[in-house]
Amino acid sequence: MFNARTLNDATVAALAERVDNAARDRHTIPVLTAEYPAMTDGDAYAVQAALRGRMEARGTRVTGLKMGLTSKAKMLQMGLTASLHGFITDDAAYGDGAEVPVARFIHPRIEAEIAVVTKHALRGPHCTAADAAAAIDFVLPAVEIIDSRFEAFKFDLPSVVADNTSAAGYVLGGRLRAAGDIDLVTEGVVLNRNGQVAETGAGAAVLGDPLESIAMLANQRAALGADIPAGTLILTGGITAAVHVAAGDSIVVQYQSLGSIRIKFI
Ligand code: 0L1
Ligand code: MG
Repeated sequence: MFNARTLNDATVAALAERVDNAARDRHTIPVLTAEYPAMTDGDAYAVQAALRGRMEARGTRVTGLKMGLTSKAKMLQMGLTASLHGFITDDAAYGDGAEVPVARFIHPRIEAEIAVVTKHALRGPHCTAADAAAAIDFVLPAVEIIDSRFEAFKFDLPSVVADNTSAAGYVLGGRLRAAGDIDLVTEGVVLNRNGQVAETGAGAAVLGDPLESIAMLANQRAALGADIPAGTLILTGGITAAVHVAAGDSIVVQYQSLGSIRIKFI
């Protein structure tokens, strides 16, 4: 599924440090392919794993996994057509009604997503939406905060995978629903910024069904020798295009049956 690695371990470690420092110091860097044009997706996931190792070594806790670029709206917005995955962490996890300082980020955007928590492990390859349905415990709404470490929020696939798919934070809220009680495909969402509708969509925007996104995550993880453990929080991917946010913005994301999430950017 992923192309073979071409970069050695030292280069992978150096690139992880470069991306990590950019995120921590909040400065942009050129895409990694500017220096390593032959970098593969296999290299990129190796850099992402090294980044994860650096973060965990300083005490950051990985709280879940995320899929990205799972909707046409997002693919069109970013000019990339392949879905990808990354990880989310406790250092930028917020609850409903949170005040989120934009100074934590470089050029943040938000995405309305459907999140799930698994009750059984999922292991690819050949994982299907039905396997995903059987593995989910409950569903909840989530807003992902993304923030590219690359100049002008522009990148290619290997660079953004190495940059942990622009992951920068997330906000959970609304209400939990048992997996069997909600149709993820028809779940509607309205994203309001400062009292104006900025984006609308439904779960179907996520690869036709957010369960397909979870199955793809399991299959991508399998290609890297990993599973999705039981109890994993998964952000299934943005339903709409991502929305820019700035200090002073009030966000309300309303879901059809999952409640709502409020965020104040300060
Ligand atoms: O969560 C996402 O869809 C982000 C994937 C990476 C591309 C981007 O930053 O928009
Ligand atoms: Mg996302």
